[in-house]
Amino acid sequence: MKISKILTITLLLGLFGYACIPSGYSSIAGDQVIITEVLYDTPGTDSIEEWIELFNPTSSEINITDWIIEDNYDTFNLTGVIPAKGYFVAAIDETGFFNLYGYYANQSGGWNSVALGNSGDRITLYDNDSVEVDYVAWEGGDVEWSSLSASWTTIRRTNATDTDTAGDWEDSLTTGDPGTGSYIIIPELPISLASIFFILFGIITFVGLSYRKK
Ligand SMILES: [Ca+2]
Ligand SMILES: [Ca+2]
Ligand SMILES: [Ca+2]
Repeated sequence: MKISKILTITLLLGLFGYACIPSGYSSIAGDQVIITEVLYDTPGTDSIEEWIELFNPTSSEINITDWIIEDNYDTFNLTGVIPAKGYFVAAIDETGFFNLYGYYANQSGGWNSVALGNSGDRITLYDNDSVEVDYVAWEGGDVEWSSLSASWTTIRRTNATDTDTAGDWEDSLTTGDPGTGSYIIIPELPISLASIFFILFGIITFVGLSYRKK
């Protein structure tokens, strides 16, 4: 077989493998809890309607008791467990949240003096070893995040990978979906299929090059 033919076949197989990776999914491939949605500029009274949503992309539940949320002014402790591939919502006020969404957050109240500034603020999530786990900022809360803003709507994570930039986020243009979202996991079959084709790509290239040496 001519080397050009081998290269063509391997290229086609590689492209087919790549095409098998689904692109329509907003998946989180990380192994750490991430902040996925925030309502900081609420449609009504901010002091009773703000909330923060977390997502656990791993295959195991994660106990976030004594993890800490810090804004520009104060901190509060989280209490609870995030199921595998599940969400956790911390609301500033039980009734205010219920009146907006018709159900309760996983954790309500106890925010101390944490209040999410409408013209800029930042949230850092720390685990119980005080290690920073995730971070988000908006408007004037951090100059590098100033492009992210919303009014009466949530900001939400859109990017499949966590690059720790405002580019991972957008204005949802709605009051959001606390406790749910589109962060689904890439189906295993297409990934396996893609992997098989990438492996085939490697084998055929190797065989092709060996053949050429003879
Ligand atoms: Ca606010
Ligand atoms: Ca604040
Ligand atoms: Ca959500």
